[in-house]
Amino acid sequence: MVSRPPIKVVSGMPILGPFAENWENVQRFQAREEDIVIVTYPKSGTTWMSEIVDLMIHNGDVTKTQRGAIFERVPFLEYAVRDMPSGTEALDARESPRVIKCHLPVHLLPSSFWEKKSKIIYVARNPKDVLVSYYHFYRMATVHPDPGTFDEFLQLFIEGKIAFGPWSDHVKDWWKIRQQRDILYLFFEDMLEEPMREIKKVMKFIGKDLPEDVLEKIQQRTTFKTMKENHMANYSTIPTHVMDHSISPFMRKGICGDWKSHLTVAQNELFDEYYKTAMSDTDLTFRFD
Ligand code: A3P
Ligand code: EST
Repeated sequence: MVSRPPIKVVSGMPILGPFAENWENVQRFQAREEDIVIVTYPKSGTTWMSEIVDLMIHNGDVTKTQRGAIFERVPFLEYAVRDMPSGTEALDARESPRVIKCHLPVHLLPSSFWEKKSKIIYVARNPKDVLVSYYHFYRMATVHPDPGTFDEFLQLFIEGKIAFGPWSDHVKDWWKIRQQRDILYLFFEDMLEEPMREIKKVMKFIGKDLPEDVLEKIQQRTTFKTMKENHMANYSTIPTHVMDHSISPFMRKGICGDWKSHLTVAQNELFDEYYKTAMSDTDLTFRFD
């Protein structure tokens, strides 16, 4: 893979350069009724929710969830890098029920997901922690352009000029549509606060009924510490020239409020200004600590 390819724009959305090659197949993707789609803006808890749902559909059977790395068990719809099966290819070949990861905004979700009424789980996270997490992810994963300094990246974030576009439209548009469609909209901060409560919401939503001991096991398998040590969940099997965990591990901190040790007072004020304007037309709110 070419190291640090530039971002490209598809249907008005900035996307990772190599992913642009498969965009037509993404838009034409054939969803199925039994599909469970995990939609997020990057760095909002995608891997965490993927692990929870994969465990759940396998009734907490760890021998099944350790069958492969998280990106194999839960294919990433938009994924496309040369000489590797794309997300759409991997998913076409998969038996139902499929668990699918995707970072698309509402208006670019392939229409077949709406037609088939696939189950959609959305996870949102406060933007200051997303910003910090995304900055470190850009640094460690060479599929991204060079993020520059934190100050430069903050500017790009505010302008929506990073992979998958503006954070605010993403969270707001999915929030709006959740009232018309049956979408489970969850928050990273709620998952941290009371994981079992959120795990039970997921269970009901996907139509499962699991006993308490299985739910307990799912919670234990999906703590930050356990996932950080689990090679099938922590992306450690990816070659170092693609993801360098010594620059910043994929499972980095897993907390709420880490932004406080990254943003200066001036950067925080600038961000608050941006947030106020960007979120002035929604009743969606976030917890920052
Ligand atoms: P940090 O970089 O703030 O630590 P995604 O999977 O959407 O890319 O999100 C990655 C973020 O979720 C990272 O945040 C990662 O540490 C955090 N994360 C992953 N699994 C987690 C878990 N089980 N508990 C808490 N945070 C988790
Ligand atoms: C891109 C965005 C994102 O939010 C998460 C991930 C995780 C898996 C990553 C992928 C990505 C970018 C492309 C890769 C992939 C693992 C191997 C691949 O080359 C780095």
